[in-house]
Parts: sequence; structure tokens; C-alpha cells
Amino acid sequence: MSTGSILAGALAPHPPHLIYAENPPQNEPRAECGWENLRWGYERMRKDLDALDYDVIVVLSPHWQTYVGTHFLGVPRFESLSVDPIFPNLFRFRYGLDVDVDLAEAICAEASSEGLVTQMMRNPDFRVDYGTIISSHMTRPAWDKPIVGISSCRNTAFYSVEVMQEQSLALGRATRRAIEASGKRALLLASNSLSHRHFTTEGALPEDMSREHITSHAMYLWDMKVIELMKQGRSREIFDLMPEFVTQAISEADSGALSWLLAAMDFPTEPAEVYAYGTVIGTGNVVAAWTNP
Ligand code: 2XP
Ligand code: FE2
Repeated sequence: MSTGSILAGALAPHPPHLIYAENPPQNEPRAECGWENLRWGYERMRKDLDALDYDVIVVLSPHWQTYVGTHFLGVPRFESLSVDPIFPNLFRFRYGLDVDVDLAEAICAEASSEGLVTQMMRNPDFRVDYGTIISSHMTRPAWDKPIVGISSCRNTAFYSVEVMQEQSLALGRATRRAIEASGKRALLLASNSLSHRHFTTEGALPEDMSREHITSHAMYLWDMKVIELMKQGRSREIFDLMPEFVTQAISEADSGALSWLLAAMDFPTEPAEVYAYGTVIGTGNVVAAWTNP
């Protein structure tokens, strides 16, 4: 078997608003328009990633929150209705998702050998979180590639950003080793926004773009700082900046998704391709990929 590899790693944020505005048949609510900049950015990213012809998508989601260790989807297929608990008006999505259980088990085993607490999630009635679903859909709306789903074990909340960083490094190394041994070509997705300060109210029409902007200039400056480092290929510095970034920008990178992605790609020094930056209910979101790790 030839050596497997990580073909690309992408920052693929999951605001339910993006799916709402796309009006795919799986989603019940209908929208007029909205968040075009981010959606057209996803469109351009899809073209580039599709050309790489990957076998599997490995996604770490901030909204699969596990309280004892890192969990991995471990059933060949999940089907259900996913309803966003915060935005049930925007996201009621019928999904069917195939899992690469072999690769999930291999990453799980490698992570255990790194000393991480791990578990395979074997409940066939488990409802997959909306972060995993939205990032996967926006990246590959055909749903024709199997997925490895990895949870966020909330180290930042329970311990500190530093503990999250340590464990993301270990999980990244484990992910890389397992992919290489599998012979498969993988696309990795970090399913998180950058700055994550939300508005606390919503207009009558969610897609009214006259209301959409960043919550504060301070958040904007943090987003621009991280994006600049991405564009310059200084991914190690992004990782090193994480304690301040997560704390100051209330970033959803607290989940470990971005740290894991960078570690798994062994800190790419190539510039990331930045497809879009845009806000969603005030949060800062970038759609970007390292296709040459
Ligand atoms: O609240 C969250 O974490 C969400 N993902 C939904 C909303 C906007 C995100 O940027
Ligand atoms: Fe989120």
C-alpha cells in the first residue's frame, strides 16, 4: 500500500447561516440571500479542493463537546435531523453521513498511544453535531466522501489554553501518523470561526445584510493578525499566539480545531490560500486552505 498523506487542511467555519442562505434541499427553512462573500469563498475553495481528489474528510468540530477525552464517530452511517439549538429558525437539516470507521479507529489508537484519553462513539442513534455537518456540507455538498468526526474535549474550558495546545499537538501527530499508515489521501477541516463575539439579538429577517458587521474593531484586528500570518505561511506563530488570541478574541479556536489542524500538517510554511473573510452575526470567519502542506 502506498503511503497516505494529508493533501490539504482547511479552515471551514460552520455558521448555520451559510447553509440557510444556500437553500440546499436538506434544509427546511428558506432564505432569500445572505453572506455571499463567505459562500462564494467556499465555492472557490471547493473547486481547488475537488481538484485534489481526496479520499476522506477528517473534521474536528467545536460543537461535538465531550467531557472525558476525545471521541471519534464510530458507526458506518448516521442519518437524522440536525437542529441548531441557537438558530433553530435557520437550520433544520436532514443529513446522511458515511464514516470511515477504519481510519477513525486508527487515529483513535494512535491518539491513545500518545497518552490521550479516547473513545469510539458507537451509538447508532447519536445525532452528529451541526459543526461537523455544516463544515462538511459547505466543503463537499455532494456528501460523497466518507468522514472521520473528531470531538472537542474542551480542555480550554476545563484546564487552560496551554493544556489544549499540548493535547492538540499530540492529536495532530496521531492524526498524521494514522493517515500515512492508512494509504489514504485526506482533507482535514478545522470547523471554527476566528473572533467569536456574537450579537445577542437578531433582526426579523436574518439575511438582512445591512445589519451584518464585526462586533468590534478589536475583534477585527485580531482576525486580520491571524489572517496575515496565514497568508505569510507563518503557521507556527499562529499556534504560538493561540493563548492570547483565544482569550482576547473569545475565539472558537478554543476548541483546539485550528491547533490540531496546524499540528497535523506539521506547521506549513507555505502561505494559506485565503478565499474569504466575513462576519456572521458579528463573528469573524475565514475560509482558507493550505493545499501544499
Ligand atoms: O454559536 C456558534 O458557535 C455558531 N457556530 C453559530 C453562529 C455564528 C458563528 O459564527
Ligand atoms: Fe460555532
